[in-house]
Formats: sequence, structure tokens, C-alpha cells
Amino acid sequence: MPKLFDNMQIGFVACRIGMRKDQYQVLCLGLQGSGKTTALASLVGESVTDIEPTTGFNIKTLPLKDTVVDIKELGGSDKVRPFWSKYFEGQHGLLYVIDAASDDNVLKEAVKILQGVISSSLLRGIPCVILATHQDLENSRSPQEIAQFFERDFAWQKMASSYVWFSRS
Ligand SMILES: Nc1nc2c(ncn2[C@@H]2O[C@H](COP(=O)(O)OP(=O)(O)OP(=O)(O)O)[C@@H](O)[C@H]2O)c(=O)[nH]1
Ligand SMILES: [Mg+2]
Repeated sequence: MPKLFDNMQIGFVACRIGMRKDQYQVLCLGLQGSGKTTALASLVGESVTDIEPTTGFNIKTLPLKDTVVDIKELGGSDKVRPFWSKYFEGQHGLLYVIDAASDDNVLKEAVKILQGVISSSLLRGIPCVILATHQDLENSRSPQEIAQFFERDFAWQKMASSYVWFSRS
């Protein structure tokens, strides 16, 4: 009996420690094929081979020091995008993924869709980071080229010059 009691105490302490971690919700959006699933798998150390298009959503949990970040990716296809706004409430941040090797029209569409997303009152004031993928491809654009597309329409703070460029202030 004393042994069982000891175990219960240990369980209680472990539970309390678990509860102390702050939990944040980040929404990961971007056009179909922009590389959201691949980027998230890479972030949590999973294999990036044989990744299929996301038909609904895909959640990855990223444990950080004293913090747990749940990143929820929503599929980027035309069929799924109308439902994005159902997931806006309660988010602490937005990760917007773009394909750095896409052509002008696709990038313009990515800008237009991001404008629509961040105009939602449910996302007002939350930070948004743009992540550019496909930088390993020869035809990928430089950070400066991509910046031109986004700087025209948004007020951003520069964070880095490689994979992550701007954060909405
Ligand atoms: N070369 C290269 N290929 C990539 C990169 N990121 C993703 N891909 C490829 O691009 C394709 C689409 O990647 P996904 O991660 O499925 O894209 P997604 O944004 O999750 O797409 P949806 O879920 O359909 O909205 C896959 O074939 C990936 O292997 C990258 O940085 N470089
Ligand atoms: Mg996906």
C-alpha cells in the first residue's frame, strides 16, 4: 500500500509539471504543394519522403523549453481553402508557406490569399511568419525577389534572409 501511494504521488507531480508548460496554437497555411507538410515533418525530425497532399488537416506537436507548440496544417487545395477560416479562432500565430521556385502568377496568388487570410478579425494582431521552401531548386528566387512580392502589400519586419523572411508586426 505505501508503495502504491508513492507511485500516486509521483504521478501527481509529473502531471503538475506537464500542466506548467505553456501551449500555443499555430496555423500553417499556404497554396497546395507549397511544402507545408514537408516543412513540418522536417521540423519534428520525421521522414520527408512519400508525403501525400493533405486532404483535411495535419497536426505536429513541437515541444520546446517550457512550451509546447501545436502546428496545424490545413490542405492548400481549392477544395479545402474555403474551410480555412473555420480554424482561425484561438490561434496564437500563423506560418504561411510559399514555394520559392514558383512563377510570378503563383506568387501573386499566394500574396492575394494571404491578404484575405490576415484580413480576418479572428487573426487580428497575431504574428505571421513567411516560410519559403524549394530553395534547393536552381530556379528558386532570392529572398530579395520574394520580398518584393510581399513588401508591396504588407508591413513586415525582416527576421532573416534565408528561409524565414518577415514577421507581421
Ligand atoms: N525540391 C523540393 N521539394 C519540396 C520541398 N518542399 C516540398 N517539396 C515537394 O513538394 C511537393 C509538395 O509538398 P507538400 O509538403 O505535400 O506540400 P503541401 O503544402 O503540404 O501541399 P498540400 O497539403 O497539398 O496543400 C512534394 O512532392 C514535396 O516532396 C523543398 O523544399 N524542395
Ligand atoms: Mg500538406
